[in-house]
Amino acid sequence: MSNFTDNILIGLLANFSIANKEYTFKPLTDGFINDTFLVLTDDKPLYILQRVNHLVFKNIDGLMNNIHNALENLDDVDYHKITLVKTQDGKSFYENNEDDKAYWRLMTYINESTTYNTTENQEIAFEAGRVIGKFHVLLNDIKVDNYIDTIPRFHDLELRKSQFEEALQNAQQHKKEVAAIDIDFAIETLSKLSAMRQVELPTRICHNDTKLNNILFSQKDSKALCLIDLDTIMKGKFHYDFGDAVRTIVNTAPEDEQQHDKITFKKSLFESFVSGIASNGAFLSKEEIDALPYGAILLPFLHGLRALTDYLNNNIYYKVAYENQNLDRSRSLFDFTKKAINNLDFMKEVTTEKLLS
Ligand code: GN1
Ligand code: MG
Repeated sequence: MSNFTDNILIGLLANFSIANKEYTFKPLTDGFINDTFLVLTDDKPLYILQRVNHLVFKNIDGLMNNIHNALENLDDVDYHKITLVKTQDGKSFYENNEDDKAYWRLMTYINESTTYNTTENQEIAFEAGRVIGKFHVLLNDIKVDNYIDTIPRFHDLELRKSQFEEALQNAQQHKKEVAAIDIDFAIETLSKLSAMRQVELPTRICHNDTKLNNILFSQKDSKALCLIDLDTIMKGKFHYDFGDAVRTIVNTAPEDEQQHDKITFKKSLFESFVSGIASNGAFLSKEEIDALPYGAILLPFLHGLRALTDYLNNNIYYKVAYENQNLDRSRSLFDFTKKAINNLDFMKEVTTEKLLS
């Protein structure tokens, strides 16, 4: 749980250019990487205060620069602008050098907004597609070289494969026995995916973490407002953002669901999601469209592989609530991967029909 008392958080807030009020805090505990707090006055949320994990994100200056650059473009009638609050000395984050080095940032809270971990609602799926497409349309013409890689090779299968192989070599024997079936699936799928490898695709500035609960929705209707959790904004391929969304939208169960019969590949939600992307007009090349079904298999698999690797490494990357959480997450993600593989032809049909016109 959080090591930050209200007094510590009040002290941190004082570094930002905001009105001097009585603030209270509520930890938001869904993330696996950063520490996040809602900042309220009279029970009304005003800001999001966040400590960025600098062990995961090694170049915080570059990361904040990426976010700052992208936010300048991410503003439209159909896309809600996010505002970073400046520190007293005009920076977009506060660097605390006292005991433990830490980096903090503050963003305005968007009123009457909400997030969903899962959905059964086709309108939500459509809106998720629409807003992800909009994000890409708004960033279509920017110079990708102005952006650093906040986590180099984040969605690179070769890198994740070698990290997995290294973890496997060093893992305790009993862990390898417990995860034997999962390890076999990983090895088999790694070779399957290598065989499916795509042609060279255009590099875009992507969000790279487009799971459903990183999309902000209006509480009043089902309209999507914008994408949040912007640390992984960097170069990437469109099918990364596509696949990461599919694994959390088309599956109506949470990403760590342990009862695998509840993990779904819901075709109607997939169709609505793709229709939402298509509502932005044509902005993808034929090659990018052809790569989408591959992305919907690659991303759940990559996340499952990373969770399995972290299980073998004794949980050094993700925050875990219990010893085998990474193993359970990898099993659920692998289960969805299998379901996506079984729907490959369906995905090809729908993406071609809706996007290639
Ligand atoms: C991590 O902490 P959170 O939930 O924003 C991870 C994502 C995964 C996610 C869980 C930098 O993000 O890639 O989608 O856990 N972020 C990083 O699946 O590793
Ligand atoms: Mg994230």
